Amino acid sequence: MSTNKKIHSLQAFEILDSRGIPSVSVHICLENGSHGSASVPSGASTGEMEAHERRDSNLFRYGGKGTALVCEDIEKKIFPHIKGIDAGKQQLLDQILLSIDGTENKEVFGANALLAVSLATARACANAYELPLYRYLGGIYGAATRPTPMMNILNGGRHAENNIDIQEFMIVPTGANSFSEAVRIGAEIYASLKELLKKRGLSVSVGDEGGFAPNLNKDEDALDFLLEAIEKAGYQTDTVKIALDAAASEWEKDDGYVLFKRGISKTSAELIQKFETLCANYPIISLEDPLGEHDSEGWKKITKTLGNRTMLVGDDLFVTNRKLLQKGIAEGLANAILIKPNQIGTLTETMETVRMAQENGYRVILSHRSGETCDAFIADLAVAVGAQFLKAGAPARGERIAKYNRLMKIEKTF
Ligand code: 2PG
Ligand code: MG
Repeated sequence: MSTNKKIHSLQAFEILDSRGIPSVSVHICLENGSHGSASVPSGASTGEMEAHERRDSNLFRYGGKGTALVCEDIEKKIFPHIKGIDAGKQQLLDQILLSIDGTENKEVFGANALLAVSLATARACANAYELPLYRYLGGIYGAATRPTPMMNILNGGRHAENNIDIQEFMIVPTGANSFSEAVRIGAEIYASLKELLKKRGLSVSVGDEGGFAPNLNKDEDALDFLLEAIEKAGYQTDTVKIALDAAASEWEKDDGYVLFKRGISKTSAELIQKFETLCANYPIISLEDPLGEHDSEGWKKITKTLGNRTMLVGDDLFVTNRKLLQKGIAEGLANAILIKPNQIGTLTETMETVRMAQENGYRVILSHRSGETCDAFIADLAVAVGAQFLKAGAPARGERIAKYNRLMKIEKTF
């Protein structure tokens, strides 16, 4: 194949995500005939500082959430600026995307538009080199390892219509010998949880990320169910740990918190106490957003008290933004970061944030969004950057398992 990797043509598509809400997909062809596509996801419990997700705001289509105009702008206004650019020059491409948008927050074209172009270009280039995406990205950026999956098997918060306040109850098969073994363990525990819930007459309908979403008396009951499911599947908590995403920014109210499903008010100190107790009583290795994005003091305290034995993961706190991470590092907030490319809007910026985290000893978790597509870009990216974990929902539903399946395939061809 010719080595001419210049961008030749582009098409943008309004597609639906896993919630049935429009998203954006871009297909790019290079002059040498190679091509690549990428589709972007969308969050529900979003951080305030995330880059702008642009929608058409035409109330006659998809309740205003359409992306037809976003796609039109990609084709008519973004493409002319990147036509002829070498797809191998990812940083240059992303720089052009940033400068034509010209705003800090990607207000003009939207991070969804920019990211779809950025990722599709990387994929087209990987195809031009006839390299698997993870190898192409890893070649640019370094390491290649296998992440451990964090599987969200019980959903609450904004992702489910049940009465559970904590958004995600995840199992983490840290003792598995391979990624595919970790997937098998996760899927077996998921199946055993389903049986347990059914036996107790509880709902086995699922939330947005494929985890079950029963009504329970208290959030701790969800943890007890997880422990029982782990045991019933034949595993022990030395091989399978638990991770939580409280998504506590959703609970922030005035100077404190209201856990909105049950209407329980808590101060920051009480919330920290609650998590200390949970960590003392359950095999929890990771707490994501245990406090809200505005509660720096709380984050500082919890990092001091739990940080030496628990991963404290900043999601809404950092929104994959290097500047916010830098501030967090300086203030001693968290010790791990969730990486979601669509929170920031280009591949280059995503990579810069990952690198800063790694250079400062923060663990890296690559993550999906609650509204997903079947694009498994994050699986390749997790391998390429040497992320310790990949969080992609339950081991069920097509858009979730696309990521896990991709990693099992990568593992076999490693
Ligand atoms: C999160 C994510 C993904 P959302 O909070 O970590 O699980 O949810 O995409 O809704 O922000
Ligand atoms: Mg989160």
